[in-house]
Amino acid sequence: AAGSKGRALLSVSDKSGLEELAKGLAAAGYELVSTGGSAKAIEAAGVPVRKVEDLTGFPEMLDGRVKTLHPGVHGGILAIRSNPEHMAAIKQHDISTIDVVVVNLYPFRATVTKSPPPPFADGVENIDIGGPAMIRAAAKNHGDVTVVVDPADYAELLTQLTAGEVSEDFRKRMAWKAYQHTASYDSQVAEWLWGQVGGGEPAPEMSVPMKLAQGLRYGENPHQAAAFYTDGSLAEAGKGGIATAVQHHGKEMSYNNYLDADAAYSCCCDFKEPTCVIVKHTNPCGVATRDDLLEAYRLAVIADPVSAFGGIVAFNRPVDEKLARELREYRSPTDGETRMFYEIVVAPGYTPEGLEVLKGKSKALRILEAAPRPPSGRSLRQVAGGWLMQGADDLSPEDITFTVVSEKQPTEQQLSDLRFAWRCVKHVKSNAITVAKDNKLLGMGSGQPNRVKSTQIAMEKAGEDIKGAVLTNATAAAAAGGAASCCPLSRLQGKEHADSKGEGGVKSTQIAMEKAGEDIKGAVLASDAFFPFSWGDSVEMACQAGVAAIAHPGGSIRDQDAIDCCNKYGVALVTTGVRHFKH
Ligand code: 93A
Repeated sequence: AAGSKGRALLSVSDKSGLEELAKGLAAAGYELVSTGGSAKAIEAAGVPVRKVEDLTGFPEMLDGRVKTLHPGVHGGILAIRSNPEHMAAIKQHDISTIDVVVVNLYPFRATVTKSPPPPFADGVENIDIGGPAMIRAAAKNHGDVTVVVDPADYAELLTQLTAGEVSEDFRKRMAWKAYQHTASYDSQVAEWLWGQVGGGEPAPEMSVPMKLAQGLRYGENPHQAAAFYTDGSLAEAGKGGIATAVQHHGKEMSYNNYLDADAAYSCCCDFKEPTCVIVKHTNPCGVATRDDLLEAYRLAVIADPVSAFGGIVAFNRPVDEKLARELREYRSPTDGETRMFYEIVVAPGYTPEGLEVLKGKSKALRILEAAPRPPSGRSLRQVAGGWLMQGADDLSPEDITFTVVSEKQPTEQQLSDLRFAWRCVKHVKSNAITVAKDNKLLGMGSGQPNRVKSTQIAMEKAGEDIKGAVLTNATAAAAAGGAASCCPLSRLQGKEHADSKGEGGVKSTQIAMEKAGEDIKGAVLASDAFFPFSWGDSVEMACQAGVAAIAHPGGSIRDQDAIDCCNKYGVALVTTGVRHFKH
């Protein structure tokens, strides 16, 4: 006979929280029925439990492939209690009702994503059949049955059961989650099989096992509802990134916070040496690499103190007390008085003292700890009515050949600066220009619809510190058309370049150059895509301003113009053959 309140069936691979759940169910008057491993765990906790074989009259067979696939189980789940014929039918076969079904599935994805990959047969054996059948049955009959698939819901289940009735709202919500669970599970299997038949990534029917992590107060603006979902596959594999961050302190994370923190940490974790990255509105506005993280932080702020104010600060090494004190006290270099204000600090760790000191900066400061972001494999973006998927841009300067195409050879230091500028430019919105020197960002121009303006902005920002910096240009806009005549820098400064040259990096370049100011001499410049025009455009501006070396992907029909221009000014020009558009 069932318990005084009814019967609960438990069959879980993830046994976390099982003991407390079993105790709670028994205390609430439920009889427990369970499959092999789950029954063992429940028994070990001292809670009485019946084996599922008692219900089916069949032993588990075929190495566990058939455990619960039986009318003794499914009749008890699917019978509609208010339907006299259903109730008579199960009675006739000596089946009693099951009121609560707690199931989670064989860890399929965790198994098949193991490194090295397991034998094919292990993958197949981890395809759960009986579990999804019970989950789907219980979810279908949620009018009478409560189905729970996530240990995070055990507490609420017990609260409701203990109070008496499980509410209809809870049963419905759990049914929704249940189908989400089984649907995601089946897509994982399909995706894996697709890979096994030689498809490779990405599968045509792509599954992203999304897990609702947190409701957010609002989206980019207060009138937009929002929530944060994590990629279940990453969490399962125990990998890092912002989605797995622990928040030690501060106000609740917002939608924009997640975006910016991700941009900052992704950029920062791209650097192997100790590095600080400051991000504003997803663009890195300060980056510096130094053996001493504290110095890296100061240099990152100095790159653009105005933008850094209210930004997100990321480190790729743990924050100690000294650094935390600096973060707390540092005055804005613009007036030497105002203490710098930040939304978020994110790092792979904090010393206990460092954390305490940093907490003292303000109540609001969000302090995040996250394992470095793994190469994420794919990137997803939404467009109206669909999704765009691509492999993540995980190319680093180490993967790229920098080919000198100018007469002038860059020095070792300039090459190193070009690599640094190149790593930065990948994380800047296109058209992207970065100006760097001595492993620090001096200025960047981002998101301008033309490259000259980005260059101008980056040069302007680089300002006084720009001596010896490098400019990188990563735009690969259409190369057709445009005047190839020489036009003096003065014509470009302070106003937009007469834009007869169509789309491209002109605007971005201009902006980058402006920042660099007069002292750009010796700096390097990187461009995320090739320069469609050079004479009187980004390249000549950079040369005239004194940039020592320039990197761009190359590949424009006007590549020779860029080479000629650099040769004329004695500037080193390097092509990467790789572009880093970020739209
Ligand atoms: O091999 S199965 O597909 N066949 C079944 O009949 C069956 N019933 C439950 N797998 C089945 N399960 C799964 O066993 C559950 O989904 C759960 O993940 C797991 C629990 O097994 P145990 O209690 O022995 O640890």
